[in-house]
Amino acid sequence: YANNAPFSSHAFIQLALDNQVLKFGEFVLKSGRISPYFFNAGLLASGEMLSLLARGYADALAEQMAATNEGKGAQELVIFGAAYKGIPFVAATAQALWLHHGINANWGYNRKEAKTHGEGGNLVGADVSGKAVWVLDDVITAGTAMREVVEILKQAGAHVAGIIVALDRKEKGLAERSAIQELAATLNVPVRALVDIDDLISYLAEGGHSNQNATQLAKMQHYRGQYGV
Ligand code: OMP
Repeated sequence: YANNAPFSSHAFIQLALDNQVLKFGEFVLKSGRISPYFFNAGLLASGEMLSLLARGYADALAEQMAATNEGKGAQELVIFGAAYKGIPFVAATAQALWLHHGINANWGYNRKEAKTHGEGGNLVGADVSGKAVWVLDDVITAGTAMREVVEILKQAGAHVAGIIVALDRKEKGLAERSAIQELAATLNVPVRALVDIDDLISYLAEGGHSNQNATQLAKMQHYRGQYGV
């Protein structure tokens, strides 16, 4: 992936597979579901992958800002990454927004344990109180992790302006709708994903990965039928 190129979901899936960020096998998810694939964002651990991911978030946000600011003055952008994995992602995204889109976003994150000395509290970086905040996260399955972040922001007096995840597994949330559809409906905000399970399935269907394509493809499609929306 060329270091100045815009985000491409194809390049992202390829890099993710090459670096075991995306793996096939049998994985128990947080929701208890047994999945034939797993996306480990913690392994997006090189400059190339972090930059591509951040470019993805930044391009999506820039597009969103352009749409919401139409006819109005440019609005302030606050982005938030949840501890721990969201922290480097939100930092890299703020930088990508500035370098590639000239957007000066304020960025912040939470600590998992509140600090009792120094400045105290469990929020770090940009002030979110009273602000419309975009949340960045890695993966959404049933939506539990995202509901927790939304709660943290609410407690801090922020309101959520939108959500961007790297991967939307497009699975059922609490009911028949997908977790993303549920969040979009309860919060009434835009929710976007850089890639989703259908992109992965198309990638495999086009022969984009090794000699195990056919088996993986069948397992992915089966799983999609079981839990997918
Ligand atoms: P939900 O809280 O069910 O939406 O699951 C999302 C969380 O599960 C993510 O924040 C991850 O901690 C974890 N996860 C992955 O990282 N990758 C996956 O492919 C699937 C999951 C998962 O457990 O569902």
